[in-house]
Amino acid sequence: MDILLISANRERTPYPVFPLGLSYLAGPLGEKGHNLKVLDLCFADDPELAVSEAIDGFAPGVVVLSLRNIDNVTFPGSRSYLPGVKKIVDVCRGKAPVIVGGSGFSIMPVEILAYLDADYGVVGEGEEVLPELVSRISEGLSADDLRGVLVRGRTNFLPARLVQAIRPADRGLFPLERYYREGGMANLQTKRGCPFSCIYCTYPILEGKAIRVRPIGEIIAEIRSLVEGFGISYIYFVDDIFNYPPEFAEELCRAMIDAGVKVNWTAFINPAFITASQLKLMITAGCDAVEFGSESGSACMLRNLGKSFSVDDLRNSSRLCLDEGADFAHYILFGGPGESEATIDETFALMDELEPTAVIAMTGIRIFPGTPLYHSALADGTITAEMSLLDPFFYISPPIRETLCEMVTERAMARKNWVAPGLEINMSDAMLEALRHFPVRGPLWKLMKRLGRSRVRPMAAPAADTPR
Ligand code: B12
Ligand code: SF4
Repeated sequence: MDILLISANRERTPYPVFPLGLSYLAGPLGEKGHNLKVLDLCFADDPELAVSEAIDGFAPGVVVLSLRNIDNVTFPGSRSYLPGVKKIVDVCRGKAPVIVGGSGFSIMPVEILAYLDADYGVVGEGEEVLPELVSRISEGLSADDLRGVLVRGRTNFLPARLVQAIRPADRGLFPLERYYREGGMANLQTKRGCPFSCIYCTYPILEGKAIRVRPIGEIIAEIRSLVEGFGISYIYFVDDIFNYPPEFAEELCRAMIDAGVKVNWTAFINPAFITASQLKLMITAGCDAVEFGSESGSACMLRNLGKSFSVDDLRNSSRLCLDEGADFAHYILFGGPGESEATIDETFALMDELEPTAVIAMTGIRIFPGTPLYHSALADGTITAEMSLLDPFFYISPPIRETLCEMVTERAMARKNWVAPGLEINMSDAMLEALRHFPVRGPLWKLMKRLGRSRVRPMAAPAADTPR
């Protein structure tokens, strides 16, 4: 069958991100003998026209639509991508059945399928179930009994099954060079799953709580193909936590060193598991920057957010980065349950002490169904079961709901290394667009070292798709 694979993601902030999820589906579909064409809408001037032309020219039997993000999870300045995606589904309607999937879709599948009015939705990983669904469609058979598959008009589906063997991505049909040129990084996944339970986080829901690692040999071969086949010199490992389990991360680093692949890379790491020897190994294997999902510098808030590490872990891991000369960034999430001016001050004080290259702060926590935060917000009346969370709703601790942004702005503006995307402090769409003209490799926050005073600009109108 002729299959059109559409990547719907048009977000270019903080940089255009290669559609890794969709590239994982190309291999299994190709192996079944399907004829594939990719339409990546990230760089399309007129996405609806591009879809319409592709449908008319290629006449696919099925459209596979990947929905990575549904909104930018940023407060203030929240913007939803769903109206833009709906227009794309509308263009396809009546011409080919549309199957929607992806991490954004899987967070609220029933609501999104109904909103988009698409034919099928697939919850979770697509490698195994998608080829089966396509074959059912081509034979005119029912798909009701396929796990993770949601059929238009229905609100129930069998729970998705996790893929057992994660195979390499197939990037051949995708515009990797453009992403690399404009985003400065390629991406790669070494495992799936997260066993931790941070109260706001969807990752364990999306990838499962059990960790499934890939064979090291296949990862090395994939890195080699990126470096030697596509000329990539910088990789972002998209794993939820790169350095957990520590033994696997260390074995992978040793294998990268032994293979002699010349590539730099960055990843999210958990401060509780980093040791001096692990960081040295990572650096020898090419790592030049690490990101910590710290979320707070207050012991009380780390507990409230369900984090698996302590303030001392943040101190020790930051010290190791400074000692080893690795750039590092702490991501902060202000406004969780129990946040107050005192805990905000604790976080600023700790960040001052740790001297990270950059601190990236978000204000307000997007509530996603199925998370512990969702259940507690329901219980305390912050949200109701009837509310549609397709309209982004951000939890902000009630006593500081009105003052959070002001408090964070004032403090972040007084510091050179703070970035607050929602408050447009040291980051705006215009600034990122300008930076993209420089051949930056690796995360943009590494440039903080070269920036002068903190800057803020007046709130701009939403730049990507219009908000709902
Ligand atoms: C790594 C990551 C990042 C990195 C990306 C770095 C890079 N160079 O790749 C960074 C930090 C830059 C980032 C940024 C953002 N991210 Co992010 N990110 C992730 C993360 C952890 C992994 C994504 C990934 O690559 N997974 C690996 C691939 C293989 O999996 P996948 O895409 O899910 O695809 C599989 C399935 O979904 C499915 N599938 C995919 N498409 C389709 C289609 C069909 C038809 C089918 C059947 C199946 C299917 O099959 C695939 C293979 O199994 C996810 C959370 C998570 N654990 O999933 C969030 C996540 C995708 N990000 C999210 C968001 C919101 C963002 C930002 C908008 C945040 C912001 N304001 O900056 C930006 C957007 C950037 C952009 N330009 O698009 C959200 C999206 C959901 C939502 N609320 O909209 C997620 C889910 C996290 C969350 N909050 O829940 N992100
Ligand atoms: S924030 Fe990180 S450690 Fe916590 S549940 Fe999510 S992925 Fe796991």
